[in-house]
Amino acid sequence: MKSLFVALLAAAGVSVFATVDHVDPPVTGSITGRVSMEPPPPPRRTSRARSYNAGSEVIQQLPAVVYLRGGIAGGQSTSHAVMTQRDTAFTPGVVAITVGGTVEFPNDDPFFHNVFSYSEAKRLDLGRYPQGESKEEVFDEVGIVEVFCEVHEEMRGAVIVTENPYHAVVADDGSFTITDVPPGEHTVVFWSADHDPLERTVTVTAGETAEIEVELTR
Ligand SMILES: [Cu+2]
Repeated sequence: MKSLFVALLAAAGVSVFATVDHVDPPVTGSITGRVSMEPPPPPRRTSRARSYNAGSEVIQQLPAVVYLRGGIAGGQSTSHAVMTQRDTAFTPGVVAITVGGTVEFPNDDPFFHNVFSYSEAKRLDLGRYPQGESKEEVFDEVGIVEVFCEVHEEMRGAVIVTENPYHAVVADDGSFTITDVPPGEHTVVFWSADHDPLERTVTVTAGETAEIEVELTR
């Protein structure tokens, strides 16, 4: 009788050796929230149109970035990112990588750009190169590296070089989420090109989502 029962279970696709689902308890948590800016950034430039008198252009607007301070074990490093020069803008305007990572800077425009930075964490001058070509840089110091174009003064971008993999670029609606964060007390840094940076302490609990709302001002 017992063997018949097992046979029926097997026929029904039920494993008789794992009838109780075993789920590991979560070992990480999340940080989510919303970032508002005062003054709010002007609407992002989306047009392909580009006038050749750079002086009349509005400087490229950049999204805010959220990242955790300090060395934190675990997580998946962001060792590579791409920031394209397209329609006379850095696309995306902000990338975040883990220290030691590389960023590629392809030129997609049918004219020359010259990417440079005087930032403390990285000085670079990629020189001029045509459409279809790319250059790559290693970022081996933690910090905010603002990049510009020597040809087009309205172009602006930022490479956020962090000590750990826990970072997020804030979406257009102000929301952000950082997942798989180890439990514990963390310092959350909010950065925006045109606002004062802000720090908040948050306690992350395994299996739970910590929420933070901030307003960046200047
Ligand atoms: Cu340019």
